[in-house]
Amino acid sequence: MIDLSPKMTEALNQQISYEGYASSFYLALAYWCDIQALQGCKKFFLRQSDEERMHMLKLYEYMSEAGVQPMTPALPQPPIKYKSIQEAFHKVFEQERSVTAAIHNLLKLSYEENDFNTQNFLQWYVDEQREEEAVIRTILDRIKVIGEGGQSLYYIDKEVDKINIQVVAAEKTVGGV
Ligand code: OFO
Repeated sequence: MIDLSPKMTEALNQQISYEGYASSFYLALAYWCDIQALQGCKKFFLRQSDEERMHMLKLYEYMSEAGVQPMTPALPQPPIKYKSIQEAFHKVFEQERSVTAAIHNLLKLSYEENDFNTQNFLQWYVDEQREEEAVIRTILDRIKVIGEGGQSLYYIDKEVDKINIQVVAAEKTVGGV
């Protein structure tokens, strides 16, 4: 049986709002890319937006299993404009780093509270964040190599599209999401 303390309930609700914001952040970014004619990047961010929504729904299900009604938060407005795709990916990295920190804080709380179920549940998020950060780091590295010359947007978009296809294939292989 899952027994969530009031403190843990509040922290999980807070995490719901972070995952919901992440989903909306990526959705807004996908349509900024669309306007820039970056279709590979658009696909990457649309998939990421769906994944973040799924991360949020997993929290709903976990809380519901514990007999606690999850909060459905009002979300802040995400950015809708960027100076460049390079800037956008740097913001994405910051965004993911902040979610990773939030997950680690949640995990710390679960240890303080001897909440073994939540510790176990959160391990999936720890792995997911590590993988997401690795993908964004790879994209930032490629962006650096491609540079900012005339055709750079074309090549960045192609690279991101390729990486997106690899991420989808990897998820299918492990039977994940
Ligand atoms: Fe929810 O995985 Fe990133 O933020």
